[in-house]
Amino acid sequence: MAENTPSPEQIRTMTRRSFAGLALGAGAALGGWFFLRSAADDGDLPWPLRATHRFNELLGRALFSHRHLAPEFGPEAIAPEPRVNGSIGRPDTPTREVFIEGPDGAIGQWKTTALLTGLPRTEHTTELKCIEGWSQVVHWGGVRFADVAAHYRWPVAECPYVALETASGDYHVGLDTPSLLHPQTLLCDTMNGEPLPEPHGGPLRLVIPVKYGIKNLKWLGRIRFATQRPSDYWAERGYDWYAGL
Ligand SMILES: Nc1nc2c(c(=O)[nH]1)N[C@H]1C(S)=C(S)[C@@H](COP(=O)(O)O)O[C@H]1N2
Ligand SMILES: [Mo]
Repeated sequence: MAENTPSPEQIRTMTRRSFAGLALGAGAALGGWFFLRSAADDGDLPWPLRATHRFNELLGRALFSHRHLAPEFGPEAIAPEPRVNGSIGRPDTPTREVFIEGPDGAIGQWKTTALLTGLPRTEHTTELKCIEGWSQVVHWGGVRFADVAAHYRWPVAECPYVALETASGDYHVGLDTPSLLHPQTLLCDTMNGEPLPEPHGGPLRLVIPVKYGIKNLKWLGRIRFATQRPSDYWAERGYDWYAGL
């Protein structure tokens, strides 16, 4: 018999081992499944999954700070033909106005095209990361959300949360105010040096590189400052509410 060929006795041992391994694996998987099934429901997710989400959120919050910037890229990294992804809440005609609300009701309304006029402009080349697993580098331009909020005296200090919505409200994102005030977070009206194309959210969108693509709301129509954590289109469908990178 050749040296590398296992003896019948060795084969029996190997087979016993792999059966044991299979049984163990199957047992663990089944056990895990029963564990999830039997766990008391907390919201729509079994609590072990919710606990994981909560842990991710805490980790995200702990790692987040204004000193932590999303990586910026050189012009050579810019995607030549940026992909359009997601059209929920896309209006039939360009959104003309942005409505601003606080916890006690309406604060005001601004023409979409006039909201940023005269404010200090910012640009950066960053990666838009979709939660589906792809990403693209884009050169964005606009005004820091923090600068817009300071200029109009929006109630950021009193409100730990902000909801942003399309005019129809069909797409809406909930954000923690610190992420919105991050220096790379923009109310954006240009993309790769051109007016923001309508399929990418023109005339006005949010660009927030410290969050996944889902939070980068296109076709901005409403900003609502809130004391309670607002609902969020994708969080309602099981994704992490915080969605930080
Ligand atoms: N109003 C609205 N904004 C949206 C979406 C959407 O469906 N509707 N999709 C989001 C998702 S999942 C991604 S990845 C980005 C994609 O931006 P882009 O089309 O400019 O590449 O937009 C986000 N903003
Ligand atoms: Mo996405």
